[in-house]
Amino acid sequence: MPGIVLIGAQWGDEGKGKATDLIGTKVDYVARFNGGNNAGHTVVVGDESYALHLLPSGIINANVTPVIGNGVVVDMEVLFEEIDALESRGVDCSRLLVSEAAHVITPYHRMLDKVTERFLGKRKIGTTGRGIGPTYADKINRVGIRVHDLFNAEHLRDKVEASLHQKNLMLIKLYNRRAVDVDRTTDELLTLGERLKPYVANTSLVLNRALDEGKTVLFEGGQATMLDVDHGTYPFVTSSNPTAGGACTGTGVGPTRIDRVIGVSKAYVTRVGEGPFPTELNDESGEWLRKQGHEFGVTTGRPRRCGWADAVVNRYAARVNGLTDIVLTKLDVLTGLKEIPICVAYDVDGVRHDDMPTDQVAFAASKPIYETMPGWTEDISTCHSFDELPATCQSYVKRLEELSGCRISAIGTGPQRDHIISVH
Ligand code: 2SA
Ligand code: GDP
Ligand code: MG
Repeated sequence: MPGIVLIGAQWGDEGKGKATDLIGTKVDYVARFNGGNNAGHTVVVGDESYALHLLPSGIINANVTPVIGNGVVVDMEVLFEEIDALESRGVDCSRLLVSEAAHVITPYHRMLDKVTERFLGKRKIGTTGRGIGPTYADKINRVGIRVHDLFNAEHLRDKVEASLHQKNLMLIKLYNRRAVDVDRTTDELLTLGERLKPYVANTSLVLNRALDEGKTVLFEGGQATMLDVDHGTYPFVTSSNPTAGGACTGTGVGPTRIDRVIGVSKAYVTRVGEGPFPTELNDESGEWLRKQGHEFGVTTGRPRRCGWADAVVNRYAARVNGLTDIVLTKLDVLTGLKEIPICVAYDVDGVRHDDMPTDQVAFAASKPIYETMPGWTEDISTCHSFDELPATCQSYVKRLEELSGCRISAIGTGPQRDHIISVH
């Protein structure tokens, strides 16, 4: 045992950092498989809070080997800043392994991300501006720079030149900007590559051997199901596969080695960036959830859009990820509400949809059909078992579980590491 995949079941920020760290005490490796420093995971240990972007959450645990898989896009400057910040707080990062096949985010990818958003105008995606989309676009266009390219100056220059050829023409002719200098970019990447070298490994080999030896590997997803480039609310998505399948392609581990797929789902829903969101609350209830739940982006500080729980999203996440368990987080945030609505289906132009529409015009037109559950007023952060939760709180969880079609195996009752209840 085993390979465990842990992913976001909604639009992100479900509390994956906390869930990962919780399981992290029992695992040997934590591998990130998608995204880059667009992710923002908060891990709270005692009085210390760590905001991680690129590093796997397992970095905080000295017994875990953290791995950045081939499916991740790596901004080396950000990685080193994050390592330096953690090491200055006494967290040893020397165990980190970075895939030699991971793609590298360069300054021109960051610049293109921002320029593209500006040109999209009202059609913008609301990206984090970290260069994620342009780096994955280069990967798919076969003009990306991979980590192993950083260790051969001549080869790297050739790669940078190939990558910049079309972009420079576009920058000059279309965007009225200066061309990016090939030599300077190559030199910068070579310097950063020197520092990266000690961490670089054939991580597919490492992870497969670890599984052969009976070690436990946790595959940690960045972003979430509804932001998946294939299964999310396209085009308002990120450019990678945060769904469970991404764990295999993003690390070089086969699907037969995965034993459990855990989806993290908030007791309500949030989203940052643009795009449709059926249960969004543009009123004082939404404002209340944002305040109670401290819903602001870890990476950009953006206020998150808030809405009621959406069982259609949960059912969809259970299906496309093959979830074995749901970890339900932030249940404590709902304390104090008289009644709590749960979206059970969508109404699209008068037709009921129990399943997620693929057509995004239909999804954008989806109106939530709500069922209302009674709320509770008791502080639940002191509860240590499911039975200790107020009866109405138990009913809310049970109903959400029933509607989601997947077992809820743990419940977050507060931001601290021990604010979690296992459900047997
Ligand atoms: P990008 O930058 O190309 O990946 O943006 C594309 C869309 O993906 C969304 N996205 C996110 N949504 C929620 N949380 C994310 N990470 C940070 C956090 C967000 C922050 O954990 O708090 O700090 O703002 C994340 N990363 C990407 C993004 O909003 C776009 O909708
Ligand atoms: P991630 O991107 O999924 O890792 O989530 P983020 O770290 O971006 O956002 C989740 C936030 O919720 C963090 O500030 C966590 O400390 C906090 N959090 C996680 N679980 C709980 C919980 O059960 N209750 C409360 N109140 N906060 C939680
Ligand atoms: Mg986050």
